[in-house]
Amino acid sequence: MTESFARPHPALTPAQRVSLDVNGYVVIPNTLTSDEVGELMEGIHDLKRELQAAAPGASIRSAKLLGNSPLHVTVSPPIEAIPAVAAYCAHPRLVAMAEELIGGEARICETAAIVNRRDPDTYRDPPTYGFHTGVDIPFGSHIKDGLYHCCFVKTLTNLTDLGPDDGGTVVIAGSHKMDVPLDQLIAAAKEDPRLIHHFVAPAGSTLLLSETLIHGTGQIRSERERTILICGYNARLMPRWDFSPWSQDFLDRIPEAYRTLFNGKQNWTRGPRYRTLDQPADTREYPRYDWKSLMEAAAVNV
Ligand SMILES: O=C(O)CCC(=O)C(=O)O
Repeated sequence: MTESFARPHPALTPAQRVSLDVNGYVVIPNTLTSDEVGELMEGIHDLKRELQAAAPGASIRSAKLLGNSPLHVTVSPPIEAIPAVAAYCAHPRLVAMAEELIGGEARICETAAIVNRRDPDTYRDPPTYGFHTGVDIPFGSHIKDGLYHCCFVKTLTNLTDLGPDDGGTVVIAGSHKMDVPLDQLIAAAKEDPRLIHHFVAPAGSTLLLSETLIHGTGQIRSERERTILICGYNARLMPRWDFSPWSQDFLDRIPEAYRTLFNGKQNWTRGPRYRTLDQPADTREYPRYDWKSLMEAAAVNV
């Protein structure tokens, strides 16, 4: 049997783990280098332009425009079209962070890039933010060794700097553990905006969140355009969430060691992965797979 690709364990420091448990999210600054951010920006914006120039509803290497208003564009899934996105989703430390929150082996279930700018139509007082969750607390959560886990999580990485007015993702801190009706919790948070935390970080930073946490899109009040890249992961026995399927050719080319990450595993085992709070983070660098060569070779062969 082929070994899965090597990755750190645990990925988070004890302090980051406590922050994740208390708030339902943690921000890890500078997970990507400026070269990686540059490559992702170029790939995403090129693909966005290609899709906008194509016929409505067209798909390019599985990617489609899910939203295409002048102020808010969502490209999903960009993983097959852009090798740097595949590299991001398979980044050993980011996968390990997701697995730490899941409490078991992860599979990629959703990928999307969002490009948006200031939209005065969404300005309400108080703002609505499009608050939502991806899984309910009783089904999605479990506790092991006193630490919180959720079977559906996301890494959201900002490719543009996010200051307080730049529309970073918003969350209702701690809502991942409060199994009360969403509308009641949202109303309570709006009474005291300090309960709503904003993702503010330099480009190339990652927000890891539990999908039981109430979250939404922040309001852009500056003139800066925001670009973010999202990878959703769930427990390896769960299905994909993406609306548009990946091609069989792409799936066939995934190296053996990454098959579970990309395809999941169709049986009732979940590869538990747990840490205790006192374990220090594994800070070693792990090898990165060369997705560019793999996917460029695939493109030549098409
Ligand atoms: O636009 C954002 O920052 C939030 C994205 C989001 O809500 C999601 O991926 O579920």
